[in-house]
This record gives sequence, structure tokens and C-alpha cells, in this order.
Amino acid sequence: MKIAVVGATGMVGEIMLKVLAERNFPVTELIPVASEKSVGKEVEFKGKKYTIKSMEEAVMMKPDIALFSAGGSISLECAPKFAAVGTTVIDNSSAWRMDPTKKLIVPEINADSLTKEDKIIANPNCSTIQLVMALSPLHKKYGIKRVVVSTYQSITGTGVKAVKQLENEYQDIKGDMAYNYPIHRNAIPHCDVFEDNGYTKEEMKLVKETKKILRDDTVLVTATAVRIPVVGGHSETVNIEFANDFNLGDVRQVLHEIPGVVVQDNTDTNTYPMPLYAQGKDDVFVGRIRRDESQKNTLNMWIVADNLRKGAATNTVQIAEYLVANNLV
Ligand code: 11C
Repeated sequence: MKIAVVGATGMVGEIMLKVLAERNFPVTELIPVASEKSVGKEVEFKGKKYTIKSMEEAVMMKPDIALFSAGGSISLECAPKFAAVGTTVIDNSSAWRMDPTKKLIVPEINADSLTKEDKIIANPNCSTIQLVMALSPLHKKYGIKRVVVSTYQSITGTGVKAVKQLENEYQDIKGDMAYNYPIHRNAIPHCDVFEDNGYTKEEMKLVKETKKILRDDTVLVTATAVRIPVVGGHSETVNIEFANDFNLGDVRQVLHEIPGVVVQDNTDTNTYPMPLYAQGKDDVFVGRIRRDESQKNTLNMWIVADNLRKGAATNTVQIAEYLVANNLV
């Protein structure tokens, strides 16, 4: 497979290269693509150096698959150029996610909807991916009526500028700010921009993308997204009201049986997921599974995943793996 990685020098792009190598993805030719200022520089993949190409050069090379992580506007402009030469684009930005003609894929849930005709495939937002990984099997078994989710999001979701801001604040150094406020010793209830309804775009991604992936508009979702000074991954408290009653043991078993979900839930041994331990892992970790005693058929749980891995790079590579395994490219 001739694979282009667009945004190869970015935080997610670098992890895409790492995940492609780790999973031994059948790369016969790698085309790293980045902004003009990086063209001509080199990236390393499986011990070999590759020269960064411009977008135009990469389109002319007609890759089989292009993994995009270069932001929404670049994706809107350039993904169709790749698609026009026959490349299948898997895009990690929000550009195509809610386009009704594009599929929004979490492989464990809905990759079976993909066909050869899907030339631009959307990768969901990181906080949505880890949420739906746990919701999907429970929805099938108990029927979800409503979800209340609050997120505790890693600064890596904002990018390198935010990581630098926190490092500077640890050392009391003045520097560029990624956020409107200090993030060290703080919690900022503001991820992405505010929309007219008072919610942030991040919160509305959780609402809209969840319904699209679960293929069920009747599932009600409300979200609050909060940035905290953590780097290992995103965490979420999730309250789920089901149509039908459940047994806690069965819930744990259903989640345990899903590939990519790891249940870490034992109060006797203080076992529960935490971002410090999720970092660098591809799984979605679920714990603190308990009945909401204030309302019938309702469950509380806690979900943690590395937002740069399953929340971005790994999910993208898994989509590519599915395409290859099913001869869809
Ligand atoms: C964050 N979820 O943590 C965002 C980062 O729509 O792909 C990814 C934004 C996106 O701020």
C-alpha cells in the first residue's frame, strides 16, 4: 500500500507513523506530507528516512490511502483532490464528520458500512470515540434513552502550544498561551469555540457524532467538556439512562467482551482507569461502573482513553486496516 500521512510532523501525524509501524501496516511506499515550511525535511519510519512532500507532489503520486491530520480547512480543500485521483482519505478533522454523504467510523462499531465508493471517510472526535466504544454494546443490549457526559480533557487535544503553556507554567515562565487562562492548577470549562446555544463545539460534537455513529437519532445526549492539566488522555463521567433494566455483572461482561474495551473496576483494590496509565495504549478503559440510585434503569461509569491513540491515530489506522482486509482500496 502506498500511504500518505498528511500532517506528518504534527502531534497526531507523528503517532500515526508510530502506530503504522507498530501494527506492521503493509506500507510499501510512505509519503509524508506537511506544510510548505517542512517540505524537504525528513521523518523516520521503521528506521528509514523519508523526505516530506508538498500536498501537490503527494496528490500526483496517487497514494492508495491518505491519512489526514492537518486541520479542517486543509482537509476541506485537499481531501477532494486526493479522492479525485482515486485515493481513499481517512480524515481526522471535524471537516466531513457531519456531512450526510460521508461515513463517520469507529471500526469496532460501524466499519461494516464502508464500501469501495467511500473516498473520504471521517474519523470521529477523540472524546466521542471513547464514549461510543462503551455506549454501543450497551445500547444494543439495553436501549439507551439519554446520556449525560462530562469530560476531563488532556491538553494534548489542543496541541503542542498547550503542552508548552503547561510546561512554562510549571516553571513560572511567561510564554504564548493556548488558553485564555492558566491551565496549571486549573480546570477550564471551555474546549473549542462557543456556539450560539451556549455549548462549545466540542460538546456539540459529543452530541451529534454519537447519534451518527450509533445510527440512532433518538438517543438523547448532553455534554460538558472541561480541559484539565493532564497529558495522558481524556476521561469522562457518563450517566446513561436505559429503556430496560440491567444487571451490573452483565454490564461488566458486555463491556469486557468488546475488543478494544478493558474493564478496570474493583473498588476493593482501588482499581479504576486513569489517564496517567492510559497514555500510549490503544484500548478504552472503563471503570466505576455503578447504578445511579436516584433514577431507575440508570448507570454511572468512568471512561478513559489516550486521545492521541484510540481517539485519533489508532482509530484512523484501524479504518485503513479494515479497508485493506476487505479489499476496499
Ligand atoms: C480536544 N477533541 O481535545 C479535541 C481535539 O475535532 O478532532 C480534536 C478536535 C477534533 O480539544
